[in-house]
Amino acid sequence: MDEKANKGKEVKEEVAQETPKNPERRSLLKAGVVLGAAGIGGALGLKATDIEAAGKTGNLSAHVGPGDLDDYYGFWSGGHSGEIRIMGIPSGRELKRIPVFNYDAAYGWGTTNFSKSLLGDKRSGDTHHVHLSYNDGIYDGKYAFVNDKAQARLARIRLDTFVTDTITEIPNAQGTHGIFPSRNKLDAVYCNSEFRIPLPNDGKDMLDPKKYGALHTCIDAKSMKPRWQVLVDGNMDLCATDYHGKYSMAISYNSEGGVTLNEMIASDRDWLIVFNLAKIEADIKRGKGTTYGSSKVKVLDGRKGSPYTIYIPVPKSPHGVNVDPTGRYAVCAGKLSPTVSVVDLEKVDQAFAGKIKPRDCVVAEPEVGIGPLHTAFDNRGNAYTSIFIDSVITKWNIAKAIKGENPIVHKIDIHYQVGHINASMSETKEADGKWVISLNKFSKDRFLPVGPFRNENEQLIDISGEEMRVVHDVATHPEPHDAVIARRDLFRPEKVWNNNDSRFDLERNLAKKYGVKDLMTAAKVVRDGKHVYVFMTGIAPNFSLNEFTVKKGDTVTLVVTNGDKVEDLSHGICVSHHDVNFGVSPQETASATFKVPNKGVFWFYCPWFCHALHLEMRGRMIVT
Ligand code: K7E
Ligand code: CUA
Repeated sequence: MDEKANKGKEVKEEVAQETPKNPERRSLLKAGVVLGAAGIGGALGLKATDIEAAGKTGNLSAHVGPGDLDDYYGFWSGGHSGEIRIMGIPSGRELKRIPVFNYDAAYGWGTTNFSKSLLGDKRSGDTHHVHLSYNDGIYDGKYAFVNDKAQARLARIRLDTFVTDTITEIPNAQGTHGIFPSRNKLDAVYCNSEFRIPLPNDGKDMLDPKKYGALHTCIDAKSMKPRWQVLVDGNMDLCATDYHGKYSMAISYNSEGGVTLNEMIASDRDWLIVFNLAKIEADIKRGKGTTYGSSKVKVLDGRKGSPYTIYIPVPKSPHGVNVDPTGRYAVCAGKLSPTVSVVDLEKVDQAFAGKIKPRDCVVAEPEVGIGPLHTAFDNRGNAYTSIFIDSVITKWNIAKAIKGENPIVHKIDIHYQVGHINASMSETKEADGKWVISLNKFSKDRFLPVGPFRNENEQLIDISGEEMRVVHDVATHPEPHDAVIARRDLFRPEKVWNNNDSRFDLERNLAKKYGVKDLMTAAKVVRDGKHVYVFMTGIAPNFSLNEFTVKKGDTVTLVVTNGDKVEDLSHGICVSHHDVNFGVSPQETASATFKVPNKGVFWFYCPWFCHALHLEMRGRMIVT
């Protein structure tokens, strides 16, 4: 092993020397990431272009004609945009952008009092992983969850209305990256913190990285409050759960505990950490654990040798972990090793009991290509692994890999440098083996050039046949890290808001306090000291108030309700020169609070084209 590690270092140096002064982008990237990859296993002989056509391809079509509906909802991470996106699959149509951690003027996210109550004064996020809530291994259509790596938060999105309803800050965490919900029922969301930090991070131990730690956090999926945390070794990356509520799992790299690149990739193997949920819950119930700083959340010590965890060695700086639709196998992608490690989850109990070594849970470790990152599955026992450096998807057979036979079924070139991959219903019991989406980090020559910041490229791949077939390029706004493709019959979105929804509690309480009987017909201005509350309703093409008067220096809270019950008829309000702009869809109420620093006449208007007289849907705010 030491020999191999040393060899890795030599290769690294060679690659560094070979990097030309003005390298073409692809070769630079290759040189940069190849690092330890060659160190462990060397290049795989098989090249995508060498693969002979060995069988039939599928014949699915991505064409969805005008007026036709897609078969699947796609839930797309928006990456550093901080949002999530809803796509129609297979068309690749972007149906909606749901603001989560970001500012969004169309919906007034970051402007309305409700959104501000979730966001505080933060305006950015870095979403990586979107996952949906489950019941018995299938999506229950209730929620989507998404992480914010930038500020260690977890958000929940309601899927009755496709809006963000909760954001939770994760204590003692930095770089919250992999997340995964329970698959047996609506119970918990497990969140991995990637960065090791001093615990508590209050200025102590800053120069002593040996004392840093990273925590695996359990967030209650109903209350969205943290339930417990477990301290681990290494930096956690991707997360997964089994199908029975027994285990959560975290890929962990940097077992070295290093803080520089060279330190972090020195070992040949890091780990898949498996958490024994029953044991953890039982000890938390008994009151065990410690707390850090001002957080009240109990933390158990799950470092190597603890009863809460086992550390399954897998090569090398691994990245993704994905559980197959039978629920038996967890596939860990090697990243710096050209292998994937197949972990038999039925052996994990024996490892916890000390009857076998953790490494004995690994039942296969086939070579799939250079830079494997993530794996998706069909319903025929095949896995599809994204290979970043080779720019291919490798289809391989799990059973063959376990038997020690050559498991490679097919490789296909993608364009270019794939990160995540997912297949239709892949993360459920009902994987259907129809589509794979390849979320590629680089689009290069695939689209009209649009300046130095390019769009990215997602490729839809028909996997219904023996061989894969790219059927569609979809240009996408940077950067989708991950996506879930879910059958459309699992969702029942509302067409009109229920005006009793708890989302409008704040506005309803204001109405009660200031004597407004019904927000649906409200037209009232109330002064409370230097704060003026304006209640109005929009019913196309009118606001219930043509004007309202306030005084210079006042604070104004504008409560606007869409009184229309007609599907698809949104209004909104924009107050000229006051940075207030938000939408209200049918039967929705929202409010925004702002200052009026200057005298004058300021038109407010409806920014959503709602009626032939939409442009006339406006009034004056008079500031005296
Ligand atoms: Cu592979 Cu953040 Cu899921 Cu991106 S992570 S690729
Ligand atoms: Cu209401 Cu435009």
